Parts: sequence; C-alpha cells; structure tokens
Amino acid sequence: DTEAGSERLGSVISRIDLRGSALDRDLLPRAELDVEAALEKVRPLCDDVRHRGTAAVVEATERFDGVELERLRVPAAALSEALTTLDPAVRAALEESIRRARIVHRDQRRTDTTTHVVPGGTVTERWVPVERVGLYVPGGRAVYPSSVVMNVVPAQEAGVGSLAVSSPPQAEFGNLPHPTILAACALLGVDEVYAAGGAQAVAMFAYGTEECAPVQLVTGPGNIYVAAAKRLLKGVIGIDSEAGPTEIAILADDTADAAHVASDLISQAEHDVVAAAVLVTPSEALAEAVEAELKTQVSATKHRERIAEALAGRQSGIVLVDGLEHGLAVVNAYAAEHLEIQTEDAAHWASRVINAGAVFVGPYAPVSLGDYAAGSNHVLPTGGCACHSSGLSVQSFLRGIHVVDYTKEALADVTHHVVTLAEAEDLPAHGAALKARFDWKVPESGK
Ligand code: HSO
Ligand code: ZN
Repeated sequence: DTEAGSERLGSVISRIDLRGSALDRDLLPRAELDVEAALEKVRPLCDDVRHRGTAAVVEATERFDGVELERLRVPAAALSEALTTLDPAVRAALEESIRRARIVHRDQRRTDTTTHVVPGGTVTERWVPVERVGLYVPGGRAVYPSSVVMNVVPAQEAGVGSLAVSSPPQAEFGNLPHPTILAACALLGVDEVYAAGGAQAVAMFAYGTEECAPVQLVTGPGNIYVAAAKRLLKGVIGIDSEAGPTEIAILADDTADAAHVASDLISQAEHDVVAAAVLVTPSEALAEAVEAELKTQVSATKHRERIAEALAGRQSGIVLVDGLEHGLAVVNAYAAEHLEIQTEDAAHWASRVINAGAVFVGPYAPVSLGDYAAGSNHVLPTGGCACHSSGLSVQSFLRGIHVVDYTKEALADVTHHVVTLAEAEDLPAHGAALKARFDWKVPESGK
C-alpha cells in the first residue's frame, strides 16, 4: 500500500478524525479481498476432483505443493509419532486450551424444545449434529494448531460423528502436513487426516474420493483459493463463514494503558500484511501515546516488517471520535472480528456492543488470550460480517429439525384456516390434502 503509505511519511498508522461528523461506514478502514477473481481458477480444479477423485487431488498436490504422493491419508503411525515428538510445553498448553474450549462449548449444547401449540398439536425443535464434517487447516506461514482446537472442539461437543482434517503436505516435513498440526489432531482424538491443501482439499471433502468419503460441512480458514472453493461448492456442502484477514478494534479512553493498547494492536497485525488494527478513541492524548508506543514496540518485535505494513495499510488506523457514545456507534458500524473495550466501566460499554465477532472486556482480556486459552472460539466473522453472523460454536454443527405432531382433532380444528389460506394463494390442492382426511364442509365459523 505504497500510495497511502507515502501520504503518511513517518507515521506508523494513519489517523482518521471523525469528530463532529456524521457516521459514514465508508470512512472506516477496511481491507478488500477479491474472492470472485479466484473463482474461475478453482472451478476446473474442483470439476477435475469431482470426476477423477484422488488422482486429481494428487496431481494438484504435485503442481501446487511440489509434493508427490500416492495416497493422501496420513498413516496412523505418523499421527502418534507427531504426538510423541511434540514439545511437552506445547502439549501442556494445547491440553489446557482444549480443556477450556471444551467446557465453554459443552455449555452451548442445545436441548430440544417442544411447544404445545394447541391441545393435541406440538412442534418440537430437535437438534441434530451434522453427520460428517471436513476441517481445512492451512499450511505455510499460518500453521495454527490452535485453530485445529477451535474447529474440532465445537464439532465434537455438538456430537458430530465423523470428522476429517486436511492440511497441505510439506516436503520439509517428509511430505506430511506440519507435525504440530498432526499432534493437535492426535491430542483431540482425530485419526482421519489427509495431506491435501488448497481448493483441491475442499473439493475432495465436497465430492468425496476413493479415499475420503464426502462430508456435509467444511469449516476452517484458508487462503483465497480455499475461500473461492468454499464459495463455489457451497450448496454441495455447507460452509462456515469465509474467514478474511484478521481484525482487531479497540475502543479505549484515557484510562487505558497505551503500551497495552499498542501491543494488542500489534498482536493481530502480526498475522498478515493485510490484517487490520483499529483504535477508536475520544482521547487525543491516548492516540499520541499509542502511536509512540507502536513506534518503539514494532521495531522490537520479530515480525516487524509484516506488522509495520499491516499498521500502515489503509485497513488500519486510529479513529478519533467525539466521546465514548460516538465511539460505540463507530465500533458497532465497523463490526470487528475482535473488539476490545479498554475504558472506564468497560462492562457497561461492552453490554451495548451489538456488532462484533467477540468482545474482550477490560484491561485483562486481550485478544491473544482469546486466540489461545480463554475458552472462547477464535474462528470469528471478519470483514463486517459480524453484523449478521456469529463465530464458530456448537450451533454451527447442528441443525434444528422441526417435528410436527398433530392429532386428528387438532388438525380438524385448523383445517378451515389452512383451506382459506391455500385458496387465497390459489393452491386449492393444498387445502384438499386436509379436506380429504375429513368429511369436510366449510364450518360456520370458517366463513
Ligand atoms: N487471531 C486469529 C486466530 C489465531 N491467532 C490463531 C493466533 N493463532 C483469528 O481470530
Ligand atoms: Zn491471532
């Protein structure tokens, strides 16, 4: 983003002054991701997998991952080997992350509800898990065993019976997916793992191959080709929301610690040069202090180049607002994937947030906690989708089936209304289906 960058010579992050102006969503920083352009590229690949199965996935793996494989299923021995060689500290941390996520997601389980609509007439909503799910796990720079936890745990707690994971093979790991990914699968009790990445992995899940039975739902983040394949195959399979670049917004006042605000912005900018880090504050003093902190902290951190680019990008910025009320309106309009509230009476402001993937309340709930070990899920809606969608949860893996159960008397009682509505819609056969069950004439009350 050199053009915008050069306008802000010397500054680490741009400032957007919304003070005194009406709320305009277009003024808020946001990245654009062109999934449409990738659609045409992945279409032939998906068709090929549909028709030729494993052979097509194997060829695509050679082409895109530079790895030659005969079969894609990761042998059980490789999974247990990955677990035995896993660093014990990483194992302990993953186990704690799994434990916390499990108790939170277990509480999300739904119980069936039965409504007695009329005497003899009930509707039950029965919650049924999706039978078989495919989880995509990226390779390359974004190797996140924590994301394996965040996808697998809700599926398991929902009661999904069959769960397969796919992740691209890498030559440096003996033509297998990253060993930490394999170890996380082993820890979670997932034994069906495939060495496939990109659009071909999504197509393998959707259509099934000789090795991999088709799934009904694919979840998990991925690059633009994975997102395109999910969009293309939606309908054949269900998908979670398309995960775009990560975002953090922080609503803060002058009670916030500028150093902590800066380190939280940096933490999510660390993911990607297109990651978004947005501070919304009525305090010019805080804005200045955070800018100064960013300057020193960024240069001291490992991925400084990537972070500096993310902070300088047009998707990031410090937004000045008239007060916290205005700030709340701004963060609600922005609908961030992650929203931190670092203000006086943070719980109050948090309770008034209506659009966010997840809200982090007060000075001791940084987004990084949620990324790994709060118990909450870190697969969250990005790109403003938080105004209509939720993060991954047990609910994502369930379907609510309405079960209708009426007695003869209860049906008889409502028949005249059904007949009337059917006729109003010029669908008399609908009404006839009920009338046929009774020796039916229009009752006095139904006229
Ligand atoms: N912040 C990312 C998740 C993640 N962070 C994985 C670290 N590892 C998107 O919510
Ligand atoms: Zn993160």
